[in-house]
Amino acid sequence: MSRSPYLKLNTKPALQGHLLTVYYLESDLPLSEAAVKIAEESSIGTWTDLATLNKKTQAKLGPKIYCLETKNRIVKIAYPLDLFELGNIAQLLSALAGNIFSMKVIKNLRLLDIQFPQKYLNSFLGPAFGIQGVRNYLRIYNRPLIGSIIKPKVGLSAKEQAKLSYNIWLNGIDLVKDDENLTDMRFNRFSDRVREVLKLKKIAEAKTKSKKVYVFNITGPADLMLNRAKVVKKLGGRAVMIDIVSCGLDNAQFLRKQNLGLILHGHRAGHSMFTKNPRHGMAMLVLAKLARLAGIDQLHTGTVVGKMEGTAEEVLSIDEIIKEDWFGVNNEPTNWARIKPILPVASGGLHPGLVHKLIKILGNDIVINFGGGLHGHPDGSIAGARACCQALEAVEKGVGLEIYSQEHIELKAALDYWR
Ligand code: CAP
Ligand code: MG
Repeated sequence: MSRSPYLKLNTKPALQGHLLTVYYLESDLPLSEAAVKIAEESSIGTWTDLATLNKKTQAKLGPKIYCLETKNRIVKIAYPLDLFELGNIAQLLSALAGNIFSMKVIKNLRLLDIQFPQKYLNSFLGPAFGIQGVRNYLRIYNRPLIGSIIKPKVGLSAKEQAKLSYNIWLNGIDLVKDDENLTDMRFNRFSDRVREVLKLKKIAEAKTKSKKVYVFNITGPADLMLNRAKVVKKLGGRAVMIDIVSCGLDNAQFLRKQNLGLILHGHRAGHSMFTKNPRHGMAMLVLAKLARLAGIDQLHTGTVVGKMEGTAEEVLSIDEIIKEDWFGVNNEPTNWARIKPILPVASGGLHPGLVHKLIKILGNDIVINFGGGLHGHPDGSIAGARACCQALEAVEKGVGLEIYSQEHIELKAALDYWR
């Protein structure tokens, strides 16, 4: 076989004109041969040479395999920016996370990372609020936000959902949200829920003299999502949730483009179908980067200490990337707007006894979300809300949870229960 024109080892192409990707690749073929096959299939080639592909196009649009690490099976490919439609995540995924996963010659393949040039980044709006916007709305600047997912996931009526939210808002919770499988149900109609919840949210805000957020789950077909987002907006709500895996990033981007002034909360149920196997699929890091482009303001990224998968190294690297400034200091700030950072949401199996570990690992800029760890408190949701807030107070004051719990009975009960 003659050497592929796409093998350009040891010459790292400039980020400005390319998307730089990192893949993990397993195949019975030598790594370089398999890499050429995926580089071709994901760009201008196919399984055979083409009479229709001339040298000029090849030189202009051809992928460049610029690094092969045989030992750990890493392949780095630079794709010319012109291969991609600006502002179109679906097209990007069809290319870089598309056919190549189905090829017989590939045993395992994982898209580990993508770096985007400035021009590509600039074709997206990014979050409308981001960390600062959410914090500004709640007027909470120096601590993690405390959130709660109403449990059971589904089963309560709109009125019950509202009353429960009210009770926990009054006891220190900042943000309450629907669970991912609660949408518009026979026993809990979406518009009833919005009306009931927002009525009590107003009272809770007046009583606590603080702002509160309720995140309504609008996950569904695009037309329904938009209608529901408009209902939330019309009735005075400030936040909606979309499941970015089941609904897709393009629907998230579509909602963002409506500029409704609503905080977009990104749930990611189902992401493990492709993120969990370390040798195959797509890394959560890539999904998180794309969610930031699409315009998600706050995104589930894992807890490390809770019930879901995700090592400290993985979750931290994701949180870091969705918060960091994507434009280097050397860039001219003339024709770009900074893409706002996303607020990470830590959720899944959390309870008061885990708060100090969680903050130690993930820091202050997070939403700490309690479902079972609040509504499963042995003395009920009000005690659960207090226990969660007491755990955060203890961390803020630098007091050990056990010591703090000696004078805080709700925290004590929680620590005893989830020991
Ligand atoms: C948490 C949760 C969240 C997942 C999401 C649930 O409830 O509501 O959806 O944790 O996970 O239904 O399990 P609990 P991730 O607090 O009762 O566990 O953020 O990892 O996507
Ligand atoms: Mg949930």
